[in-house]
Amino acid sequence: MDTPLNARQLDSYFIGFTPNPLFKSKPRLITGAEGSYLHTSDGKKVFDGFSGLWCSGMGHSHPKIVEAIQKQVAQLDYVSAFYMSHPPAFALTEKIAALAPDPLNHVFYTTGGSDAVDSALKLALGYHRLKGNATRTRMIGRERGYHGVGFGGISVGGMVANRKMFSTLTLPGVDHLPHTHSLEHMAFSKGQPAWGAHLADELDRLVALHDASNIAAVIVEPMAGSAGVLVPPIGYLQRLRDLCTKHGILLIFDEVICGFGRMGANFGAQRFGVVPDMITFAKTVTNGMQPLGGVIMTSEIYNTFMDQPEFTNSAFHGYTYSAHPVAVAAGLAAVDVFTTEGVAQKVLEKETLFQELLHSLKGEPNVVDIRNIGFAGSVEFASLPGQPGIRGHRITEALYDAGYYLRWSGDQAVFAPPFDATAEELEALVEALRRCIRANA
Ligand code: PXG
Ligand code: PLP
Repeated sequence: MDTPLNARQLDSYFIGFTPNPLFKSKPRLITGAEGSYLHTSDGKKVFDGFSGLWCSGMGHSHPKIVEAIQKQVAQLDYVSAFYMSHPPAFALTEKIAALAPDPLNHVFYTTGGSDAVDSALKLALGYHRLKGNATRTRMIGRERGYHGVGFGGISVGGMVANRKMFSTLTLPGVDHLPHTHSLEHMAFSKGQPAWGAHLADELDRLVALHDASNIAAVIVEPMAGSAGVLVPPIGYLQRLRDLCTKHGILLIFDEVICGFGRMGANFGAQRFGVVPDMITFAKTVTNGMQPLGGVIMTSEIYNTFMDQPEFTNSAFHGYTYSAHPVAVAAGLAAVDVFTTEGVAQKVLEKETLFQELLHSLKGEPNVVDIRNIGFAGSVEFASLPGQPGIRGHRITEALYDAGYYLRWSGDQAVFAPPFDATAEELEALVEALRRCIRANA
């Protein structure tokens, strides 16, 4: 492949979550993007079946969002995030709060998902402390969960590879629920698996072990995206909610992927009919066009911080770029597109079509599971003996060369199609994957 970069340039950039030598031996360089397509440096068009990194669902370079960003940067480029603000930040808060389920009516801004998670964990600690429950410090995450890369996030997260290099420096006082995936009990489930609600009862075991008086929060992704679309079993999230309420534990839904349409609803909370105490968001809030994230919280949590003595009623927490004006402008435009274009409904209407196309791959060589919900899906392959991840890499690499991008995640091809993907585009994507699966059998 022609690359406009020389070896020294390629070598200088330490790319995250990427085997650098592998990437640099055949760099995937993207020089433009429009709608559902990426334009490569060697002049090809690639269908973006992963919406960037779960974030560009409303289409690359959406003209309304581009215009909003351009206008904003020329009018107000930056304003201090502390003790000052700008009107659009409040306008966006109002809109996000309106999209979230009641009583989640207050928004704290961050610059992405990792810091949204760390913020939510800190707010949980602060909340309990202010309520006079300072012993409530323990956090409960879940195996195979992904909550970003901050020390808080990797601590409650359950991706072994992301934790082991930093093992003794993860937060103390964290425990994990079991993940909910079982090939034996739920392989090839369409949508929510019928088996597995009882796994939420593991929280009762952890409460018996640590005592509720020591536990601050439970954090889970309603649908675990990074692990490869682990869909919550029917009734599972409700049971977690009931147990958290019973024991006075805050429930945090990490909706960095689920939020803003991916689940065919505003948030996973609404898709699954369960209201948490906090929701973290990022990615699609700006359609991936500016870095922005945040935490939506209940009035109970917000008011607890505000009820402190005057001049100290703050969270003692915030980022230089919290509610950055240009990111907020992108957010306002993206949320407007999300609402006026009826994105959540659009996804819901196309979900069955997507589901049936995906599940038509059942029976192809080495396909051991297919999972889907909303516009998220995963096709999982049997690993080559002693070489985990390699089959998945070969298949997704061949697919990219054929003009279709899906995320390679171990021995899985992960789908997050653009919300405007047509039936023809989805079918072409699935058929291209079928050919690559057969070619790599
Ligand atoms: N929480 C969740 C649930 C996420 O999916 C983050 C937090 C962190 O967000 P930032 O903006 O700090 O990256 C994420 C991010 C994948 C993949 O392969 C997914 C993410 C990041 C990298 C890879 O699915 N999601
Ligand atoms: N490190 C130093 C030395 C800083 O001054 C700051 C912010 O002022 C930070 C880290 C945090 O940066 P941010 O607010 O962008 O997260």
